[in-house]
Amino acid sequence: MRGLHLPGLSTLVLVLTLITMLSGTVSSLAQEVTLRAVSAFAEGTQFSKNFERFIEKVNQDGKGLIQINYIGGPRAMPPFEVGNAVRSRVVDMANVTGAFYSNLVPESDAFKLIGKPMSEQRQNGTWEYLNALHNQKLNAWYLARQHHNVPFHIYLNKKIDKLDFTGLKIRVTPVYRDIVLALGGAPINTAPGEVYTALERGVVDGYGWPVSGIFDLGWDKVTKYRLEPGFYSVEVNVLVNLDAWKGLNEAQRKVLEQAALWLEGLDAENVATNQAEVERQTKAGIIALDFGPEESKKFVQRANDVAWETVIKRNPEVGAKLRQLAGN
Ligand code: 173
Repeated sequence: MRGLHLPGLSTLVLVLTLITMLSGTVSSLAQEVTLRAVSAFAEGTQFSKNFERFIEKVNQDGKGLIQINYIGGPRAMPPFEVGNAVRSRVVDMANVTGAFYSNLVPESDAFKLIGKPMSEQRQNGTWEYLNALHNQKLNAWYLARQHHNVPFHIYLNKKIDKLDFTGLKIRVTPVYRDIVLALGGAPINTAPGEVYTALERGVVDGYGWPVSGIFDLGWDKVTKYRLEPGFYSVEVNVLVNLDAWKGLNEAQRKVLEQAALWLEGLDAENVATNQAEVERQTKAGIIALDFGPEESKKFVQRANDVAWETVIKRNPEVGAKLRQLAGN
């Protein structure tokens, strides 16, 4: 006669544990995740706008999977602290330029020198290399880079008659520091939020900024000249804390990755935006200072040379690799 086999206590415990584990996994898979995000640029301004569109898209596409809680811009967090906040997961995600976290990733000075479109950078290994750099040095996933085809300029309130900044105090970030020094100017590092007052009070005679965005914070009212030509390439990155990234499941990552590619695609709008901004500056009475093609070419070459010199001096190995990827 076969006896009735009742499960022993240990088998019961095992089965119950498995059920608990499985249901835990299932519920965590099904759970919607919310990431906290900040921008290093003021809300609604040129270099936050597309990131804000990206957030809207993720919140639309990611319903039930992933949402972004946008805490805001510099009113929520000082711009130069954003990199560290991503590193330590004070926030999960940020919209920030490498220039604002060069204290943590000194090689970020080279990002402005890499001017290829992101579609190409994702093909030729640049994205992968920069992602690894962000993983190691900033505990961050390099989700997207924006603002391809947008150059920087130096804006001035004092007229110069040659490409020489001797005697001029110019507001900088690490983006412009080397070229301002190379042309004899005195660089003064400030966050964007301090530019208006610095100009108004004459603390600085000029500032570095991209071709677009000077109207957002009213700088047109305190700006006389825009120096030609533009130089380098704006980069504003969407970073995700690496632990937050690793904690996402495949479907959640997919929502972010697809939105990231969509965000990079918005760069197709930049040429028209740049042109409209220049026209608007002219209408606002801002005069272009242009010393002709030969001087302009020398200026751009000098700007590139001094910036690469700094990058390579700081980290010869990574610097050389970045220069090879940049192809300039
Ligand atoms: O000038 C700046 O504050 C700066 O470095 C920057 C970088 C990218 C976009 C806009 C500004």
